[in-house]
Amino acid sequence: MNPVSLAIERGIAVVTIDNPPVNAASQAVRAGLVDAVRRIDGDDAARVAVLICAGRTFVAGADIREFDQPPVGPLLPEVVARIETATTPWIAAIHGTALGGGLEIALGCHYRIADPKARLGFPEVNLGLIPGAGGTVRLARLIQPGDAARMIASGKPIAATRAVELGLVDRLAGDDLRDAALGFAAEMQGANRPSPLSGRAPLACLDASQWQAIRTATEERARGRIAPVEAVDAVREATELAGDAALAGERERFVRLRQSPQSKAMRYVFFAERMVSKPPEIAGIAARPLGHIGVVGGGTMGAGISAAVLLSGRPVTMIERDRGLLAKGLAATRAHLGASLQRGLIDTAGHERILAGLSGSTDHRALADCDLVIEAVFEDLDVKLAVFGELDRVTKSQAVLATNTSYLDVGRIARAVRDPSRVIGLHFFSPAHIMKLLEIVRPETAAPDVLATGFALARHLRKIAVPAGVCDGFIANRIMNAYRRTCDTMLEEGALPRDIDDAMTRFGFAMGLYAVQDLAGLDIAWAMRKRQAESRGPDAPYVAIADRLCELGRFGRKAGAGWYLYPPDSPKGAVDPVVEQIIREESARKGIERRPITGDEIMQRIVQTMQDEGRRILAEGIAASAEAIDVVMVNGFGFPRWRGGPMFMGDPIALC
Ligand code: 3H9
Repeated sequence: MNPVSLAIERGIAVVTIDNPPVNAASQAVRAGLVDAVRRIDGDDAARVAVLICAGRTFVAGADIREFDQPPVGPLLPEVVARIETATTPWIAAIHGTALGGGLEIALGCHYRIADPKARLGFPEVNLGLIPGAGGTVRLARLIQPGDAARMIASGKPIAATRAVELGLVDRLAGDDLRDAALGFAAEMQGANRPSPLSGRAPLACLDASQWQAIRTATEERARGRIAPVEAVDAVREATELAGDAALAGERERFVRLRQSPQSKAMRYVFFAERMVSKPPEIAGIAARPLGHIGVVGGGTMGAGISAAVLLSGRPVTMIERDRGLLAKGLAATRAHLGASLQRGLIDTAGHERILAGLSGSTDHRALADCDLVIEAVFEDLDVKLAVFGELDRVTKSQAVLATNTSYLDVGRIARAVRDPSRVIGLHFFSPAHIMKLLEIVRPETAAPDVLATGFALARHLRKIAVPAGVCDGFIANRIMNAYRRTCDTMLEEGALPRDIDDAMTRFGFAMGLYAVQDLAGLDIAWAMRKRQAESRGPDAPYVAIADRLCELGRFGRKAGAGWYLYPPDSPKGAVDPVVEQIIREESARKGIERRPITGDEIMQRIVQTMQDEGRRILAEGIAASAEAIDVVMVNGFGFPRWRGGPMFMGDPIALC
């Protein structure tokens, strides 16, 4: 079926793209658009054209799947140029998301009208790319070049209202985009089409120092990604060259970046994230209802999970042991929602509606109506078994029961319930209302529709769900523990925490392992190590440095000291000679002669450990694929997306 259709009525040509799911500009769409331009220009009855999309969105970009195949014309730059130079004026009618190549098509059109809820952006940098069909050139001629550079370099879409302020969109539609676009077109009938954007001069331009400031800020934020900096350079060049030369320069950059290892890695992660969230074992299986959700525990995780669920529009009932803890948990949840309001993620009316959905109780019977209850209490098997015994008594028999444990045996917890088939693990990452990753842990007893419900919840929360089997730490924490041991060993051999953290941030992590531990707190892992002490053989290799810090009450940032010191003038942490002394003492106690360890060696050993543990996890069936491991490492632990993940890095074929 041709994804582009044309209907001409009362002087208005309506061009409709219908290419589910996201109207990507695939070869058939491109060919259809070129054909539509030809037919409209050749038809005297058509005096103005409206480009609109069927389904949930305007064109969400070029078809990324085509990037690894030989290009087949017409290419997108040519399509945009054809629209731009058409004799009939074109109006883009935008709803959903106009992204990347989609926004470039809209920039080829002569006017833009948008649904007020639409979002517009250039997410190419998230795929290691810059726009390749004139986006940098035309945007810099329509809005202030500095705004254009920041918008393209950030990769973040903007709201339609902001797009109007910037001059990117001409007007907002009312309730009905199609009607509004046809009304706009009726006004434009007979008007001459404006001159093509690419032929115009750029808007008032920045001086060299202003460009340099944008470039430097972009480089700092990019943490090793090359595309955002290339995007700034491309927009700057677009303002310094005539349109044709600028278009050629942008295309050359785009093609070069498309072949770059960074872009290949980021495209791999893009598809891996979508693939792992749809495991074949739940294909076609309907999820159970997800109306009212219960959360047991109002600590850091419980409050974050409650906020995440509330933000998805579902009511939450929180349970705590006593009134004081409940009040704290509810207050923490409200604080998260307040922050979302402040960041503009919800509006005032939405905030009030969401708050009205939050309730709390110290009596588990308040969960009687819940469709899903998520337990997020203290990480102790006996405590969790007691909670599940209680949930077994008070919840309806079809309710799904989930534990947020990060290490414990979900199968053992499931057996505390008369019907273990309704129990799964939902392992959120902290802060739970922000972090995108959700491990869905499947004990053997879990019913398929219970698993499907976990994945449905992830979709509602807009999280990336990765299925994981039961083992100590599942995928994420098991790999984290393995490389933490490697890092601790390197401390004994001669490295210092700052060496390891610096090597990791230079590699592209947002933070190093020890800075992260200080942020999260060292006490919970210490308690776990103490619990495991008995089962650890006396000869098992063990690094005691972290224990010694905890014995001094150095539990991280919240205690003012951990791996680093946190005086008021050094919120990011200062090196502490006390820690270095403890590390040296531990090396001496084991008779280890300390030696300098380079950043390269540090990263080589960390990545090697991740890969070795990843292979074991795959062999045991804990993860279904190498992609699942990479998605966990990128979204759970800040492994640089542009490197694809440890398993991708270890795959010589993927790297070609
Ligand atoms: C570009 O445009 C370059 C140009 O400047 C120059 C060219 C010369 N292509 O995410 P979802 C699939 S670069 C192909 O789950 P949502 C996706 O794989 C591109 N397929 O839905 C999934 O397939 P499946 C710039 C695509 O509602 C299905 O659609 N644009 C593409 O949560 C549903 O996706 C972007 O980077 C695509 N472009 O989110 C936008 N996009 O069902 C990338 C999606 O088989 N896309 N698919 O797993 C997105 O950000 C989100 O998909 C979107 C919808 C926000 C649109």
